[in-house]
Amino acid sequence: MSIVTVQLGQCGNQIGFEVFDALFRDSHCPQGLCSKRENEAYQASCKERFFSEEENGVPIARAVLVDMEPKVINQTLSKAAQSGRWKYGQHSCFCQKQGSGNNWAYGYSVHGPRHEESIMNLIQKEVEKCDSLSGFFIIMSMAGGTGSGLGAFVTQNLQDQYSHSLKMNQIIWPYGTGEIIVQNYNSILTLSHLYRSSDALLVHENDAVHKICAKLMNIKQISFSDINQVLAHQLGSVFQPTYSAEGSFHYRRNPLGIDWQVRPPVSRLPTLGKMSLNKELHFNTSIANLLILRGKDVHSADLGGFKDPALYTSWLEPVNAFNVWKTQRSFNKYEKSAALVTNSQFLVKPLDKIVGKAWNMFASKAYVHQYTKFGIEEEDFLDSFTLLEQVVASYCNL
Ligand SMILES: Nc1nc2c(ncn2[C@@H]2O[C@H](COP(=O)(O)OP(=O)(O)OP(=O)(O)O)[C@@H](O)[C@H]2O)c(=O)[nH]1
Ligand SMILES: [Mg+2]
Repeated sequence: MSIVTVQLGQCGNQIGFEVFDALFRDSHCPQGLCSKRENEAYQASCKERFFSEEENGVPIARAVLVDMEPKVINQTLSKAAQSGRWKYGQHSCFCQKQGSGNNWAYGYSVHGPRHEESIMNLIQKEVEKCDSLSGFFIIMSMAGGTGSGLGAFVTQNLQDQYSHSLKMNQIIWPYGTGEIIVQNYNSILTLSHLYRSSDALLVHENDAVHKICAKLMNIKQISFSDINQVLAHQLGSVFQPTYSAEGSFHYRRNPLGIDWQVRPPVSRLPTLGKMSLNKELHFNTSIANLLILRGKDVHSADLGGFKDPALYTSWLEPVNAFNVWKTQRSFNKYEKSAALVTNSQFLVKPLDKIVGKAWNMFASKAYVHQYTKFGIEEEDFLDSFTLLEQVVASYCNL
């Protein structure tokens, strides 16, 4: 099963490069504790998912690169080619001369429809190279114009054209102290549109990853490249193969197969506005946790803590809400490693903050004309606010 990655905008392309590089490097690391045969199966599985082979033996990333300006795409292509390890396909890029100037509406309503056919054709060509398609991995920032606006447009198209394939978006949450004045507008528009067309949003906050670089890695001058390597590392440790079942030595073929659809029984759905954020969230209640263990002693790890019903919302049994994936193959030369993917209240506060800031700006109509000029109406903003407030309320009520 293969994944087609779509890298959009500066952020999406820079992160995409690091992700492929991390995946490739890891699959060519020493095997650690697992047997040669298991290691070969691991490499083959990684390759089938993320790379196709070219004639001269250099693997080619199953990726489509999209940006509205050429600079970042050119840098990304040459970094991959210079690595000598893997590269991007010769005809896998789409770029234009001018970006979206951090305007979501421009990315979504102008660049989107204008370049829809070319971009969707590139994606289709990549899909045709897969023997079997597991889904799409779409990497983008939430705050710019191209990745966020065009990214939302492309995701919607993928939903229309490949409704049965999984669409998973990696989105980068902007730094809290604004780099871009309209970043909160762009963010709410991105989130509300992806909510309707994507199956899963994987979120990383720039502030949080920055902190990891500063505090845990002691990096003094932190660059996007440092941040992206941390991100790629985390994503790699989630996406690399794991065994399909307890005691099995077969790697699972479907890499994205967790239940992203967990929903409360309808009768217990919270009503909008019933709950307020003023009630401090003291505990991070989860809907679903996926733990991925790699390396030594994975089979004897004590996971009791993750099975405590207190971690989960009352209408879910831990057995349904908690998953663990394992393999003895070590990740990136680490003797042991663990990664956690969690669907929990973790994002409620950052989300509430962004919605609040966007609302304050919207109340004074600031910058709204830059959006209405390109076809995003006040009504669209209001719809986004309503939807995201509902999301905040639902998560608060867990
Ligand atoms: N983690 C990370 N964040 C990035 C990177 N590049 C940009 N960002 C973040 O992305 C947001 C800006 O979006 P960009 O990706 O630069 O915008 P774009 O998609 O190229 O859109 P336009 O330039 O407006 O056409 C800001 O929140 C930045 O902090 C990167 O390489 N890594
Ligand atoms: Mg850009």
